[in-house]
Amino acid sequence: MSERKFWVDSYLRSKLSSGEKIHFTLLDPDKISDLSKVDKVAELTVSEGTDAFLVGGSIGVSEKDVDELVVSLKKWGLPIILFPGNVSGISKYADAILFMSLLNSDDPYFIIGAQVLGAPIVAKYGLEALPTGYVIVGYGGAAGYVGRARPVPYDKPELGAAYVLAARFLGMRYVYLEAGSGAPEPIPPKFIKKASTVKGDSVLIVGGGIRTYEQAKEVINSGADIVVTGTVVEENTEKAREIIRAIKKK
Ligand code: 1GP
Repeated sequence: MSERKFWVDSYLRSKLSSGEKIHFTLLDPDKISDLSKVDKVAELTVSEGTDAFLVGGSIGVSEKDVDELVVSLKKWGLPIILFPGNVSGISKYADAILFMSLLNSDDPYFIIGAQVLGAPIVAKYGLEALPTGYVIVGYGGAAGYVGRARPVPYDKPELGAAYVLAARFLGMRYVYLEAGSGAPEPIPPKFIKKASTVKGDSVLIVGGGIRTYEQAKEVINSGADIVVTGTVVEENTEKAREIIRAIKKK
């Protein structure tokens, strides 16, 4: 095993305890197959202060695709965290993995089945596992559809908070509220606020549909610790820049 460069949980938590908020740049190997585009996205997001790369997607992702993307990101010197849609999303070249259970899936495969298949691979590759409760909210997108989720409605923050609390009591150190990639609207502030009041020591990740400076600010001001953007970093350089500035207070 190569020497570990990052302990990702400590890296993230030390930033949070010093009062920083965190931005993850999400790259989907299925959507960003041209590696020269990866360099462009990485150059911009790294120069604006993104904190880590998240690599994964819901469909069309093979281990080979993930390997290539992860290897091409190494030169930027930031942690690379896997965000797997299935067992094929695990790469030995990454630093860590969001070891997720899709808590509001109706299919046990996405709650514990894939995790049982993936855990020995994660151990074999020596990846740092970040225990994560994954909750699909509102629109849900491909993640919600593929994961057979029953999305929590945007106007039911108390239900979202109950999921966050359950994840925390189950020992999950991260909770990811996911509106789905390309969601028409991000998760509303009221929903995030309610979730943040019960998150305890868990780290609250929010993503899906965040496209503007104002939306990113609102998500952070509502209590999210980490903001994830995928679509905007792939499609709109200027917006991506503004969003990272909103989070990193530049
Ligand atoms: C999707 O939360 C992420 O899993 C990011 O969503 O592509 O809409 O930024 P966007």
